[in-house]
Amino acid sequence: MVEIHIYHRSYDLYSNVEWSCLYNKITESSPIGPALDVKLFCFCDVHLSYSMAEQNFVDYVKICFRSGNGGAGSKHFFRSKHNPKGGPDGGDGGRGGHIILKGNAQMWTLLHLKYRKHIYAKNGVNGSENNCTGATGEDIIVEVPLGTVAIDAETGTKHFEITEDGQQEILLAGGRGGKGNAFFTSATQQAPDFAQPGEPGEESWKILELKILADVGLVGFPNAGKSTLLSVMTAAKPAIGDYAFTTVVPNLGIVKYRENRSFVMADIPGIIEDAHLGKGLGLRFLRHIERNAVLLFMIPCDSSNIKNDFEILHNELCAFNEELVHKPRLLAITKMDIAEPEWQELIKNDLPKDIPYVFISAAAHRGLDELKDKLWSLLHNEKIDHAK
Ligand SMILES: Nc1nc2c(ncn2[C@@H]2O[C@H](COP(=O)(O)OP(=O)(O)OP(=O)(O)O)[C@@H](O)[C@H]2O)c(=O)[nH]1
Ligand SMILES: [Mg+2]
Repeated sequence: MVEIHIYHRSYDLYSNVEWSCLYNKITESSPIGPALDVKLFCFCDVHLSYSMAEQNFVDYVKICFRSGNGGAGSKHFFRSKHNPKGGPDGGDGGRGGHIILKGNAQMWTLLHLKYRKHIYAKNGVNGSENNCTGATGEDIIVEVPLGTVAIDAETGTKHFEITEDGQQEILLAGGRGGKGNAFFTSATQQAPDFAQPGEPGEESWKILELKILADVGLVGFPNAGKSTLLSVMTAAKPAIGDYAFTTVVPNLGIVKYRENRSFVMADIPGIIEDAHLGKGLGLRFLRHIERNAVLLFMIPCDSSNIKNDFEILHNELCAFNEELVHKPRLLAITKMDIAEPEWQELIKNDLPKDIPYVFISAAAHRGLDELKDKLWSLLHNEKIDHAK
């Protein structure tokens, strides 16, 4: 009998199915096969509000959308007591409803769509006699947070990205309504006895992926002090703790800069070596720094090898998306309040080349103005003296 103790902060977020998969993996890979008697002990120390935040942050949904069919045109001839051959008067069919995505700056997650698997727009109404055009099918407007990318689930083609409040994009267009027979009347064809059918709508699976829009993204190992920095530079109140992976979902904050200027900073969960192989929380959250203009690498001053740490972070970013490493970058050496006075000079001699750096302490509020200045300069393409 083997006892395996698993300590996971967010045990309650995993379903029984996931835990039984893990159980199967352990027993299958054991040398004596599934017969091994394994007992899983799972511990959890999550605060309810914390796991709620994790559950409530949804940045990926897959939904089957269908736009409405166009209504058929009407084939009809006017007849009355005194006018038995009044001529064609069939009206046009109405357009089917569109599926529209609309940006909403007040939203920051796709949670409201998490449990919606099908979203269908209404069909257009058929045309009718007396030249009556059918009603247009009601459009479905799906509100999404800024930074939402719409992707075709089958082909992987990116359709568009919602970046502005109120921006509306048609995801699937409703079918056109068919023309009624009155439309086809002409000098040579005075009594057309046909009408067009409506065009069918479209149906397909789409992926909506949220890539948070922020100016500066924080990149670092767990415990580098990312959330602490966010909490002192902005009004955000992220969870802070001296254990790895305190942050499990991205946090955003607005940094106030001089003369009423400001920029947005995003704190994402820490990454570790081999995150691209699924270690830690993997690289899933790196998608949230794809849209950031500047990346702020954060490495604590007590790291045994800052250059090597930077190299690991750099490689993980490369493994996720090579374009990330071409973004303007700044390296912050954090927790300088615990450093001996002579450390700064020693560290300076052993920093990676070609990246501007700054020494900070979020706890002691040291170096934060210089950090803001440098970030602002990078955001606005102003030249930074790397040697400083
Ligand atoms: N002395 C000192 N401690 C700090 C400083 N900044 C952060 N810490 C401590 O470092 C630990 C980790 O801080 P966090 O801000 O949670 O680190 P993080 O990078 O967000 O970690 P993850 O969310 O796990 O990725 C906490 O115990 C903080 O109190 C600092 O400037 N000085
Ligand atoms: Mg954190």
